[in-house]
Formats: sequence, structure tokens, C-alpha cells
Amino acid sequence: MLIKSPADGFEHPVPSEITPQVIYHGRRRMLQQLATGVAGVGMASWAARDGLAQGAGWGARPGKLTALAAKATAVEGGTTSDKVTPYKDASSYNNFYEFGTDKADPAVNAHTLPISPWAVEVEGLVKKPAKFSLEDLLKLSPMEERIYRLRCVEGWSMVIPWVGYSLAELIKKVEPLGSAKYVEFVSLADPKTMPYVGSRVLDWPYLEGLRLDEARHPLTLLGFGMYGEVMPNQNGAPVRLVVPWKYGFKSGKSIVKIRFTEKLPATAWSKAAANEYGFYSNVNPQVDHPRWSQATERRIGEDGLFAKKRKTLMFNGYEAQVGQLYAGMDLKKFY
Ligand SMILES: Nc1nc2c(c(=O)[nH]1)N[C@H]1C(S)=C(S)[C@@H](COP(=O)(O)O)O[C@H]1N2
Ligand SMILES: [Mo]
Repeated sequence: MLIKSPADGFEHPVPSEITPQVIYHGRRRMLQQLATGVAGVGMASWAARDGLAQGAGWGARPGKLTALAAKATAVEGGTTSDKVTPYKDASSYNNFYEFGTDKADPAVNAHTLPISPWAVEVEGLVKKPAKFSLEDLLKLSPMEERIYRLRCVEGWSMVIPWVGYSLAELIKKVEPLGSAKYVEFVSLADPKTMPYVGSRVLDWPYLEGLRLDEARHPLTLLGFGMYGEVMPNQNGAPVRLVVPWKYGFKSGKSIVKIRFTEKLPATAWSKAAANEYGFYSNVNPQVDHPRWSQATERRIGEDGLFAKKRKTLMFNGYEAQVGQLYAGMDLKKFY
């Protein structure tokens, strides 16, 4: 990956140095965190850096959500010529079925998501299974800001500056066994706080999976924020996956468990309709969804409500980086 200055249309300033700590300056959020006792190490940095952070105009919308410091990393794969999607679109047009099936539902309903305390259990075929608290995860590796396209299987796309680090960093820590071939991701399924868990839209919890080499690929991001702030609940707080060369549904939100397996994991969407949603789900303009074409897409916030104006790129534009993962595979069969 290439480190460059932020892309065109990337509107907020980013720090040039690597800053592994979380900077807290959202006062409301801070009080909330104080009350629930989750702030931990971050609190000290909040106290020390509040003034600085505010003065520097940190984050796209300082004071709304907690700022999350990161080094800007431009990713080869063509996003640098794309305009970043406005924050209001990326945070109000969402798929998060635990909170409703309408695009507007998650932004309205996800305030009930119980994001603290939070832990991610890592288990299965690893030498060092562990339960990581959110605080552990935030400190595990320096944060980077990466502008990735996210392309939904429904035919729309966005360009989002995500904040996080490569999932590979976490994988290294737990030391997968030689028998581990796949990684399964389990999202929270709490019927008390997630109104659609219990509905029959999908089998809960929301499950996703990657092959181990896909999970280890440096582009695969463990995401904690976007637009310089912690993740809004509707986008999958406090920690989600972002796999930019696959259709959006592969990027599980609000993850509580990561399991290393020998067998191909079941996924929520392949359980719901195996002929429509394969395990790989690589963005591929040549393989149509059984009910619609995948050749073009509509960029949210730019292309109007109905027109699909853009040609969808193979592997969502990340072919140079990930193409070799699929060398020799029939991508029509492994869709
Ligand atoms: N737990 C969970 N994760 C999920 C989903 C979901 O319904 N539940 N929807 C997926 C789909 S279909 C897409 S396109 C992306 C949308 O991410 P965004 O709302 O941040 O754009 O999240 C994915 N992750
Ligand atoms: Mo999606």
C-alpha cells in the first residue's frame, strides 16, 4: 500500500503522525463512557488532548462522536479519484437488518445498540484463543485511515474513509493452527436491544466468513470508525469488518466472535438463499445476481436516485491487490 495525502474530496484534516491512542473530545459521549466505565486508557488521552484536538479541527464533525486518531493511508486500487461520500449519506443509508430492513431504519433504531462494555472472543483453531475487550483491540495496532469503496450487492456504492487496522494484526496475535482454513465472524444478536433479531428476515446471529488468506490480506480492515470518528452505531459500532473487494454483506457489523475453522462456515445470506449469495461474493461485473445485473452501480450521494451510472469494477477496483488470491478458480462457480 502507498501512503499519500488524502484523496480528492476528502474534506477533513488528518494528522501526519501515527497516533495509536484514541482521542476523546465528545463530551456527551465521554460522560456516557464515564458512567459505564468503558473509557479506560482513552480517558487519560482525552483529558490531555481535548483542547488540542478541538483546536486542530479534528474529525469531520468534531464534538458529535468521539474522534479516532489515525494515520492516513491511501490505498492503490483507484479510490483516490473517487469523491468521498458525504457523511450524512454514509450514516443514514444503511443495511443493518438487526435494526430493520429499510435503509433509513438503522440510523433511527441503532441508538439502542449496547456498545459498552464490548468484547470480541477469538476461538477455534488457534494456539492462543482470547477474549479481547474493546480497549485491548483499540491498542492492538496503530490506526490507519483508509478510503475504500463499499459496493452493495443491491447495486449501490459508497466511498468511505474507514478507521482501523488490518485484521491480520489480530490474526497474528492468536496464532492460527495449520489446520485453520476459514474464519467465521459472528455479529451481536441481542433481541432486547436489536428489534429485528427474532424476526424471520434472516437467521440470527448474522454470520459471515472468509478464507484464511482473505482474512489475512492487508486490505481486510478491522474497522473502529469512519470520517475520523468512532463508528456510528448504524455502521456497525464498535467494531466491524470492511472487506473492500467483496459485496458489502461480507463486512459483518458489531462483531462479538471470530472463530477459526477447518470447514467452510455457514453465512447468514447463503443460509437464506444459497443460489443468490455465494461464500466468495467477490464484486464481479461478469457474474450477475440471479435477479439482476452487477455490471453497473449507483454512487450514493452523486448519481441520483435511480440511475446506475458507473461501471462496476472487477474486485471493486482492487484486482491488482487481491486477484492472485483467486488464481485458477472458476469465479462463475465460486461466486
Ligand atoms: N450484522 C450485520 N452486518 C451487516 C449487515 C447486516 O444486516 N447485519 N448488512 C451488510 C450489508 S448488506 C452491507 S451493504 C453493509 C453496509 O454497511 P454500511 O451500512 O456501513 O454502508 O453491511 C453489512 N454488514
Ligand atoms: Mo449489501
